Amino acid sequence: MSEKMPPEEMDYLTTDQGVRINDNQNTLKAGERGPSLLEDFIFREKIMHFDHERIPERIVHARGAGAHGYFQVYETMKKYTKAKFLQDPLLKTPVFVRFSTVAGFRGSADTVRDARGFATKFYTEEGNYDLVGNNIPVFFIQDAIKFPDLVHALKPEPHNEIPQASSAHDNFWDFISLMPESIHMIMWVLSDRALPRSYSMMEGFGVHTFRFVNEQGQSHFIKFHWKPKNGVCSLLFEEAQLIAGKDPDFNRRDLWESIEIGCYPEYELGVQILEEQEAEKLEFDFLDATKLWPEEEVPVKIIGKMILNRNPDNFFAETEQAAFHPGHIVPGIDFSNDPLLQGRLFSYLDTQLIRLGGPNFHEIPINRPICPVSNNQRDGFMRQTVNKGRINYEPNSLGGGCPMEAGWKSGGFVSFPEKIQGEKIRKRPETFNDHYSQASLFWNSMSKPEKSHIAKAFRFELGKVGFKHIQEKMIQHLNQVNHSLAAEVAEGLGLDVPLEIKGSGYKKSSPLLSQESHKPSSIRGRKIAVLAAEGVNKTRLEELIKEIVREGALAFVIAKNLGNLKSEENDLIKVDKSFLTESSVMYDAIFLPAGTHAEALKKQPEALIFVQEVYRHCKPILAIGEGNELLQYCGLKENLCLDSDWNQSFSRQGIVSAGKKADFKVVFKDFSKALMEHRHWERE
Ligand code: HDE
Repeated sequence: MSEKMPPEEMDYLTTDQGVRINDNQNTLKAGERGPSLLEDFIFREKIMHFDHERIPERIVHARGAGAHGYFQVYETMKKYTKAKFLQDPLLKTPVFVRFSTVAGFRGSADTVRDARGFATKFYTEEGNYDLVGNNIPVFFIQDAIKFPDLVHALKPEPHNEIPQASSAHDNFWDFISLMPESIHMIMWVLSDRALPRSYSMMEGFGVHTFRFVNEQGQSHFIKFHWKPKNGVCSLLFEEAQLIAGKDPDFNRRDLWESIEIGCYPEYELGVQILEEQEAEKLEFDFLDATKLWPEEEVPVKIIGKMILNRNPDNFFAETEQAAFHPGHIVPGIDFSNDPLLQGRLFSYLDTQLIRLGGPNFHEIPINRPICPVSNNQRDGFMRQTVNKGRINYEPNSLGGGCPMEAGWKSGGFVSFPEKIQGEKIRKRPETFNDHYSQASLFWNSMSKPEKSHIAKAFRFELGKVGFKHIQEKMIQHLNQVNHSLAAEVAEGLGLDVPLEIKGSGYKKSSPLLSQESHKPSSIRGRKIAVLAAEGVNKTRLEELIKEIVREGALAFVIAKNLGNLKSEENDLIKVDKSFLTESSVMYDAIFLPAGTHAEALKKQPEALIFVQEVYRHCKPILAIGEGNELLQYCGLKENLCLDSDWNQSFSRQGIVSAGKKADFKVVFKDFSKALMEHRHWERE
């Protein structure tokens, strides 16, 4: 909140030149009913500014949401890197994070099937370090020269701008079918990972191999990971589609609201570290961005935590104007020769020139380092700094030699002196040729429900493709990944099931790739819908809600109308939301409280749809006392505590059914357990 200034300082409207405005309702005209006058400098300045208020959106990752916070390392990483922000566990380094979707325009929906950007700017004492990653650990292509083709194919088709924010179209699958190197990433994008329930419930990955370089100049190859404290949880595809209509801001709202209520998104930073010789021994090429390092083979060392605890004051000034760049690195961190990373090093600076209007975007507050900036760069569009004095060159004697170069010991950046030898050539190494093993590794590592979701997603995406030869080509690729996947998708598309390729198929798996291995250990950040009508039992409702909120989750009373409800005990209960604006897909679970209100709820179609959808989407359900009757009315045949006075409770398949007199502590524990399971796939 901006502090209020004395009235004479701020309460008057002024022009950009500071001239006070006396009428902001009418243009200057020749007579009340006469034509407007060109001399109206107030009107012209206002409209001129308005006409230019939009800047070009990012060509990819246009839709995003950001937050401020801090990063803190757990123990010194001195052995591996000299980066200052990774030395002292007491040091809190400010960060700004921007999450994004890739394909959609700025106004598209949050919950589309897509990779998510996870870009972090660390404002370190040695300058800004940007870790510009995604929530998927690999990428579509191996060489940056293919990026414009990939993005052209992915974005809406140029003749009709269809479809928006979706890869389910001919051009995309045409390109992918001809780019087998993309198959591994495609498996991820068609998995549940591409539908995160919340930005606080997805992993982040640096994707490329980077280097850590220590004070002695020794280098290790590393991969970066962000591990969310809230677990890795996703939406079902159907839910994601429904939410896109009901609340297109679902993920950004969730981020904003969780910070506002103090339930701060938290992540741990992990690194996989390999000696150079060890990296060379991996069964794939560590420079290939379509490959991951299985965590079972190269464990992730958790080195610190990041907490996002402040919302931006102004979306445009901060989130929109944030300029990330993988080339913003600090001493102690360095690049590898990954040809995708090398290409990115050009692209990110270049794109800001047009997007942020010139070469001075580092002066925009959100992009400014917290340490001094001192160089001989001058002028250019939008220059803010007023450089004083005559010296704008180096070396100089007239300025005492300043600003001068810093050596390695004084924190000067020195590139790792890797020996390079080779012909000038346009060629990929043979070690980049295996496109299917890790796609199979991913498939082999999925649980049964995850596999079923992937197969369905392929049937959906390829079902939107109008060319049979593209569908057939994709089936051939899938057959290399896994025969049963190829068969299931082919059947769904009405195509011939290909013959199983004898002897093919990579057998290894990496269980940590499955989301089942990343369940939350608390109910933090979960949203629970409490369905109610006149006659709801207040006592039991309130004790449960109190407990839910105490554990960092949220509960909303939803009823037919806003306002208040009269409870069974004749008290008033405030309704938080109405059925008109809410839908089951916006919640993680429902709670059906006890009370005579159950009869009224049975007569409200919106309440019945709510219950049925929650059941179908395999989410936890808690019913107490008469709340159970609603479940029965909706056709649920599970063990239910239908005698509302019972003191028992059951918990099966994520449905916690309790009598009115059941032990509240046991009931809440069972419900929490069901919530931490996230989904109960047995019901699917
Ligand atoms: Fe990006 N990418 N990218 N990218 N990328 C951009 O930069 C590019 C790649 C990623 O919240 C652009 O400022 C090329 C991989 C994120 O502002 C652009 C290549 C990964 C963001 C660009 C890649 C990413 C971007 C568009 C292949 C995961 C959003 C606007 C060589 C490691 C950052 C902008 C934000 C944004 C280029 C591949 C992540 C055009 C050429 C791999 C999270 O410069």
